Amino acid sequence: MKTKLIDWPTFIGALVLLLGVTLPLIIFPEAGKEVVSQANTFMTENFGVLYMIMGFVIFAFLVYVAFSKNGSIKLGDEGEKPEFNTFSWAAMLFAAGIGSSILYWAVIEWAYYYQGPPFGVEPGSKEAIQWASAYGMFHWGPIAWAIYTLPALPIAYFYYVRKKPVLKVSEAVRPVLGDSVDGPLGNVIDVLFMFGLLGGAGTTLALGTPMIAQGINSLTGIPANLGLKTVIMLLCTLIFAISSYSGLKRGIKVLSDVNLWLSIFLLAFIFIFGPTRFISETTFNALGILADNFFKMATWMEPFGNLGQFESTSFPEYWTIFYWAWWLVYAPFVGLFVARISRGRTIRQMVLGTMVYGTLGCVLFFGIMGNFGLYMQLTGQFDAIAFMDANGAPATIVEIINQLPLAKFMVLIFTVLAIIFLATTFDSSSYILASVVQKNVEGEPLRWNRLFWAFALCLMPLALMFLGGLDTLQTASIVGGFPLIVIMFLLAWSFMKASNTDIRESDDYEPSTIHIRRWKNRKKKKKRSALEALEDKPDQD
Ligand code: NM2
Repeated sequence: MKTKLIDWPTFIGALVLLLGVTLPLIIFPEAGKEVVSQANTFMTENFGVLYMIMGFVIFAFLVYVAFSKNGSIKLGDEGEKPEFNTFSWAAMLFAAGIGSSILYWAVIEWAYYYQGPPFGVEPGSKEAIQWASAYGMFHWGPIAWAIYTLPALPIAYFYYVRKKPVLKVSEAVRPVLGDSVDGPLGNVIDVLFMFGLLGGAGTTLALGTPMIAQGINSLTGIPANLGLKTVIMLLCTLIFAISSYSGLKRGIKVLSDVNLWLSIFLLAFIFIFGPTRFISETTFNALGILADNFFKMATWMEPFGNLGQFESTSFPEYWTIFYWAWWLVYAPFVGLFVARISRGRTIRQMVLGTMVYGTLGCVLFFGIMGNFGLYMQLTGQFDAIAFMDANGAPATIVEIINQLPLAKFMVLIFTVLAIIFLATTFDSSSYILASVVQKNVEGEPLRWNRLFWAFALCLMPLALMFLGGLDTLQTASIVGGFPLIVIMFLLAWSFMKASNTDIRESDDYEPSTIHIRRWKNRKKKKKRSALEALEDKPDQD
């Protein structure tokens, strides 16, 4: 077992923090819940606006980067082809960044908005229906994907352009923080990121498990109790541990491809055998609502509600802020992962690819699955809202799928897909966690290390599951990720600083990027034409 490669302070730091938070929550569940919930209220009430600003600014920043000269920089050597073709790249990106939660929320999110819409709209009204069809897409749309993409910029830049074989968040802020990242500050940054990811992944696993349990219950009749959920969690851990163990090019890639094909099958089936026209029209319509209200949604804080001007719904805290926080805790991980698979692409391709393919994928899920549920509700074929009141969200989700033709088969596909979605997020998470606790990663992180983090990932969710309650889960990721707002800012700054310096000094700089070479040529061309003009002058005279 090679242990010299391991960055022990980060490894131990992350483990201690993980156990330090998880064990008390298991030992004192009630008190733990209370503390976590108070921390949440404090954070979202006082700092919610920070999350909103962060989301919006990151979006604007990435659009800028994509179309700036920095966007033309190539991640890799000149003439190098992308390591993965675009289909596999998009599949891996989506499979890593999106887990089983998309199956959960795409099917049911509309029901929450229908009953609790924003903007002071009457619950259950015609207007609420419109928002219900569009808001999910917003929370899984361009701003969300921009949050995912930001960390990929500096990380990919240092890995493939400056060729530093370190996949760490701390390494990516070196241009701003200097060599202090080699000391405790660097460890703190990496540990914070790892902790955030463990919290975010906890939310995913704790949402996904009851839904998978309900799927199995619907297929076999086995009661969806804590025992079944524990077995499911352990089984999923086993699957993703094997996938992560077998590495990026085998396990992770194969599982991602299966994931994509199965998703396409499920979506196509619902679209074709469900209410095709309603789904097409409502999805298209929702895109219009989204485009029309993008800024309004991106900035909605309900400030007047707090002053009693109209009924306070806490919509921003419950939804947009919670979502941005959840995307945020996953962001460095997805950034590391996107960076790792983007060799041979330009920054622009990476940024636009993530934002466009990511959003498109989510729009398809929400448009097809969500509007199928909404259709059942509005036509009275299945009263999902009443069913949810009586049986909870996971059972309602499975029941909505049960309304499809070939119901049993489709629930089977849905359940298997949920397991694979979960596994593909967790195999890449453990892969990345392992990379972060290594001093360098030339090829792949060590196998035992990958395996170790695969099992560690399961600990927090298990604890959260015994704690119960969605609120606590949402909270865990918000609280865990707060310091990442600052780190995101440092990451953006760091990328701009490093890439601008390299572009400026590109004459001395090894031209490993398309742009820097082209940019140089352009400068030369300009010089030449000025010279030519000079030379031409006497002739003209
Ligand atoms: N996000 C995309 O469970 C999952 O789908 C993982 C969740 C951040 C809302 C990511």
